[in-house]
Amino acid sequence: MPRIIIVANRLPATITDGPDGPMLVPSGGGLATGLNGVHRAGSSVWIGWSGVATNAGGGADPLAEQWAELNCVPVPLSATEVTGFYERYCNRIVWPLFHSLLHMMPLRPGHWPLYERVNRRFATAVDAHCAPGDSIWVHDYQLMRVPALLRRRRPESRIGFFLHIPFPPVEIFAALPDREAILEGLLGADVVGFHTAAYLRNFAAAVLQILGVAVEVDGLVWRGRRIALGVFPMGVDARHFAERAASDEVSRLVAELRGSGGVRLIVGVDRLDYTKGIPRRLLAFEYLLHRHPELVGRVRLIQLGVPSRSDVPEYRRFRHQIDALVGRINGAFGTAAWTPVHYLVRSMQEDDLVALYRAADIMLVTPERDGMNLVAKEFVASRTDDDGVLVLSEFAGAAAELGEALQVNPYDIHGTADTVHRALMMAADERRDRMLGLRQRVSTFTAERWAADFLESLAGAGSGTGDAELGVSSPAALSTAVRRLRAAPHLTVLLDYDGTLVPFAPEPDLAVPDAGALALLERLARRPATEVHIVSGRSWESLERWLGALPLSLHAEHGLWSRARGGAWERRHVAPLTRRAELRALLDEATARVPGSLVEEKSVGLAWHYRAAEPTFAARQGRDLHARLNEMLSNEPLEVLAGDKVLEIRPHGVDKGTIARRALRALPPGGLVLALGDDPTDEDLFAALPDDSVTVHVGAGASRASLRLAGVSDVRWLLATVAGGGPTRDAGAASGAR
Ligand code: ADQ
Repeated sequence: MPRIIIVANRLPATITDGPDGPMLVPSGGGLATGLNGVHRAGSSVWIGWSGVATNAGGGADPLAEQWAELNCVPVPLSATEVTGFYERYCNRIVWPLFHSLLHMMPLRPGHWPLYERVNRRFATAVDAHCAPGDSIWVHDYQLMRVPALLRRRRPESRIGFFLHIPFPPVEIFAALPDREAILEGLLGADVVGFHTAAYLRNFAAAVLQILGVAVEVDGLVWRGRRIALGVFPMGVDARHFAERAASDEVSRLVAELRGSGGVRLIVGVDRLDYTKGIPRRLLAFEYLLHRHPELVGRVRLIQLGVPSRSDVPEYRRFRHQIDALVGRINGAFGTAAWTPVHYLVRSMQEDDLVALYRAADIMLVTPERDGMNLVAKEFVASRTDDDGVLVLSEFAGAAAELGEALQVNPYDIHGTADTVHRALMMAADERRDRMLGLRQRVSTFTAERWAADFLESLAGAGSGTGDAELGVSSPAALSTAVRRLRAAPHLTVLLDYDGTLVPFAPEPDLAVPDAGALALLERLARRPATEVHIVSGRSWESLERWLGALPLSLHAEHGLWSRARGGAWERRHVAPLTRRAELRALLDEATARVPGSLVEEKSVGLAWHYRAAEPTFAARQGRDLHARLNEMLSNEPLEVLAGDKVLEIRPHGVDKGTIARRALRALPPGGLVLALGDDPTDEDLFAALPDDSVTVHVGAGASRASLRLAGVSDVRWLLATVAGGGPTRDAGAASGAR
């Protein structure tokens, strides 16, 4: 029977000392509880780390049998790997950056090789335990490379990925030195899931800006596969919390906590993590006591903190900060009979935790950034009495769903204090109305529902097929083409530049080739019996500056200028552009009307670019201008060509087809041509080639090419595969555009 393979950094059990040696106890925490339903159903395997580093040559695992009984497969990690991969790369780099707290990152963000190594180990373990038909579900920021590493071994597998933490805005994500590899890693999945629509949007923007691949509303096409993107807000086991909350034991504990009822309880429950906003929460509580002295002796903040990641220096510093603030508040406001802040640093038994949720007048959940925050939902699920007020940070993922909570900006300390005051003063009716709304939602969208929704989406996701809408070629068609290209006794490659080899840049001059593109061209050009031509609409000066040092043939301005490999630039004879001044004035007028557009002077032609302009407005103006130019030039030896966000005016008889015809003359018998391009000017090139050529159109739009790829990264992948040898990673595919 096909199974679900759950892949997460940690296994759902922890090793503890038992009376007869080490034993396993189930672990709590959001992820374990969320997936318990799936795992308990018995048709799954859980692959992860045990939480204890393994010594090299340490012998057989004494707990192997117990792990097997739990359907768990431990992935061994050495102490060095735990430090480099988990503590350094995951928790000191990815964690703060994904929570948009760049200042918490170390000065030197290193340790990528260990992240890659451990991710590869996980992929190998999954590969070894996976059977045809199984669905693989990879979790969280520690394993973002696993989908792609696995995809290479199992092209047909169904792979899902869920990110439990936020995906940051692209301006922040772009600071990660390994950004391309991380995105490429995630795109190995068939479904990539996030807690909120905002994180999905951030991811889509990063894919567009960094990999140069456009994302539609619900997915994208990458290397011939369609990848679905989805929003799956995680929930809690609401029924379980409600049952515990209604139990006698919890009722007894609640009565104990409330005492005579003279002191109102404000509660905070968090992992001790700097993202959770505890210091500012304490400052807000301090300000509340200043501002409302009548509350002195009548409210208490119980702050529960589970120690977390104590080996990471930033966490140690943060704990000292909390200790100092708690001391300051208690010292300034406390009396012999009353302590304002009760700060408990420990993990609590579930009933004690639920009792705290039940006893709270106000639950303070004020993270500065949080993927979801399950504490807020557990609190709501526990309020079977329909009372209590949730004060919730607008920067928690949960805020998108929990609209009836009182939402705060945790950075606004006075605002937070005022909201807590409002919560304290709230009438019972309003508390009840709000809680009813919250409970309804939390008990409908549970952890079980979350897992079921994700798995349903994964079951429906296509794998290994080309995309119908865009018509991207299937992996099978691509590998047939690659085989032919590699087997050809002689190969001529005709390659467009912008939008094909490098991503579009906002301004033409910024599309400088990155190191990855240069290295790839060099490798391809040095391949035996291979001629590489760059066929571009660019000026010869630009091509010379960027690519002049490489062993390539260069063709500028659609073939007006050519430079054979190792030779000098030569200009074809064509008549100069007639009515140049008049045309220039017209283009200048359009530029004045469309902010962000610009005119490029070529040696014979003129081009009007509007890539950086507001797209809808610019496209409309472009159409008008095109119509005007056609009308004006109908009797001139000139033509107007609409490219991708550019209008070009050039003399008749200069087109990329001329280059193709000339290159063909030098092709020995049996030789094969590979031509790649993305815009209408490349169609002239394709049209001039023999039928057995491999012609590749990049992106959307009609084309006569035999194959279609989604974007620059795919082009680089294809060229690297044809070139053979060396790494095929397309990192840096888009750095030329930045
Ligand atoms: P966390 O950052 O760990 O999870 P959260 O969602 O709040 O944050 O889950 C914490 C879990 O720990 C809750 O189930 C809570 O009951 C438990 N817990 C907290 N304090 C405790 C204590 N003192 N004793 C016992 N248990 C305690 C990450 C992301 C979140 C995301 C989850 C799930 O950072 O944003 O919501 O994954 O995707």
